[in-house]
Amino acid sequence: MSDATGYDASQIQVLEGLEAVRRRPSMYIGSTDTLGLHHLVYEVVDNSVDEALAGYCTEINVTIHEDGSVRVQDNGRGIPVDIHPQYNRPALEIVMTVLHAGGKFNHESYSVSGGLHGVGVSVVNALSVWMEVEVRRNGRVYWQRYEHGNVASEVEVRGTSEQTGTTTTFQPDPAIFEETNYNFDTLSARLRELAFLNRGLKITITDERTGKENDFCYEGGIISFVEYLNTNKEVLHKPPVYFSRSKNGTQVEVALQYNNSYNENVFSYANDINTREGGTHLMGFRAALTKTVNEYAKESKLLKNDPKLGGEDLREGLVAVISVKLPDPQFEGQTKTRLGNSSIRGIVESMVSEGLAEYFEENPIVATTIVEKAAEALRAREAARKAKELTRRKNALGSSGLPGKLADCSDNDPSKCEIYIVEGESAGGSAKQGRNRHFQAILPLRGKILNVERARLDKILKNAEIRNMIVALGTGIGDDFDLTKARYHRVVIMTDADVDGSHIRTLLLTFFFRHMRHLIEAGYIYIAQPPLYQIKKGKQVSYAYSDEELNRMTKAMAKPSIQRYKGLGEMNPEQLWETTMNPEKRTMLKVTLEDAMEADQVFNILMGDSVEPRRAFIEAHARDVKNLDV
Ligand code: 0RA
Repeated sequence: MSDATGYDASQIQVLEGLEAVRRRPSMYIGSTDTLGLHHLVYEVVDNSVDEALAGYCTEINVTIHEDGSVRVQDNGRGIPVDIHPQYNRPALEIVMTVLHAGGKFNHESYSVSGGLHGVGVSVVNALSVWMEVEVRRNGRVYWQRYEHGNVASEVEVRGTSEQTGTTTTFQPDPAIFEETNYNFDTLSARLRELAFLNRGLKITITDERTGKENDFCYEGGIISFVEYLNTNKEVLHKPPVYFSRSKNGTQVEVALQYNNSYNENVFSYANDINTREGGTHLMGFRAALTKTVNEYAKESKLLKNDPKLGGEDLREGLVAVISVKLPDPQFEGQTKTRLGNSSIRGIVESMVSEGLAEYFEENPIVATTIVEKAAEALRAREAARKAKELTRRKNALGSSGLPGKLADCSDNDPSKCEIYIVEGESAGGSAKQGRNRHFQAILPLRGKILNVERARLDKILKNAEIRNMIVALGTGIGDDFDLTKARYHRVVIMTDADVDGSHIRTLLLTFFFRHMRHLIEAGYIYIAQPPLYQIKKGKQVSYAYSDEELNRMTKAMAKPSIQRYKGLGEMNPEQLWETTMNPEKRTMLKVTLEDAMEADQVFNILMGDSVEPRRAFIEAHARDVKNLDV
């Protein structure tokens, strides 16, 4: 059934399909905030990466233009342009305008299904003011333009070319997205990750708004990735352990390397998607690592009287990347980043056991190093268990079981309660007097807390300030951590606006990041924003929270009196309440974890052993120190 415009019934359905994307964009790209905005680029790039996985593309170039549009260029085979028999339209047009059509052309590669990726480039088209695609193929250059996902001009031949490839340019629709400004660093981080995951693939990004550029290409693939993650860390063996296996259409690739820290840094991927919530592939990897190292230790009689190494002993100082490629991945969890395919657990476990056992046979020195590192962790864990018991027993002595220094609140609904962790006894005293005691608890800290970046859990637990904090928060720590036991849903760090204050804040954030990361992920951690200045004009008192605000406020005033606050202690209880603690007036920063990889490196640089990278980092960031802690 055709009408005068030549559109038949199937074509009408097509238009409805993309209209649905514009009506409910979040169904297709997760959200219409900056995350969703960046997903548009990832979606287009994923198609080029698929072409690379199929063995036909070696280079992808991403360009952010001054007008905010983005171009993704690859040197793959080019999207086919011949007439699609079912639709009687060029295949190119179908790929760009039919929901989920892209995948139909692309069975043999590991295209993703579910999750946010793999929804098809037509979704990007639907959410763009305009999109243009150029295909180099058959010696010709083909071109087509779309507006709001609709065909704006027929496919036309625009010249000749010896090359092959696809170039897609699109302008995100401000009617759909709350924010249409691309972040160079965010895109760079993802493209770098893709370059690590696809060995030898060259990916470049150019920002024409600023002139910034990055080139990523790693001949070592995930081996390079692990080396990158271990930058500035003291590694226990070189090079990283690496093996890959493949069986019945499932590929597993693992690279791992231990360092002398106490932290674990493991990244897992399924079809190039970062499975932040883990899943069956990660469970299989962990089980295999524990089992294989224990078997090696037993065979080579490395553990004398020690009990078996536990999973957590093998995590200490472990940096690893696990990448699996599988047909039909199922993504589950809150952010659809947990691999759910149950059969993958066993497959990965057996492939990793085999790969690792073989590697250990061939590299006994590395194997021994790993066993010894884990054995040391095991002994420390025993000591920590004793320290924890001690904490429990000591606390059981107090009538409430809570630290004596804690001024608790009277409400006991955690979702309504907040705790201020306050630098210094005197500011703590003001906060105790100034607070609303129904829902605000105060825990003063004496001096600086221990730097947890350089200590193992047993030592950390011996630190009185940290113990008080753990007990007050109620969640426990390490394997016992339980978010549902949190006694407060807002944990507010309140320190002085000076160098010491920011150091204490970083120490606290390091502690939360390394040992209570779920508190950050749950959005429970905040940073109080006390004012920097008090401005007096006659009887009128006001406060400025930054230098800019001070300038703005005092511009129109003749001779105000300005007091600069150096510490919280300079404020009396009423002032502290008014400026910093009263929920109706205060501003607080919520601590979020956008990039765990970046955060790991920053905390390591700031708080770890090596001095030189810290000096370089501080010099490089001296001008934007404000960003250091968030
Ligand atoms: C379907 C079939 C073929 C290539 C592609 C899709 C393709 C899609 C995209 C999207 C971005 N870049 C791309 N490059 C290729 C290959 C058909 C053939 O030549 O046999």
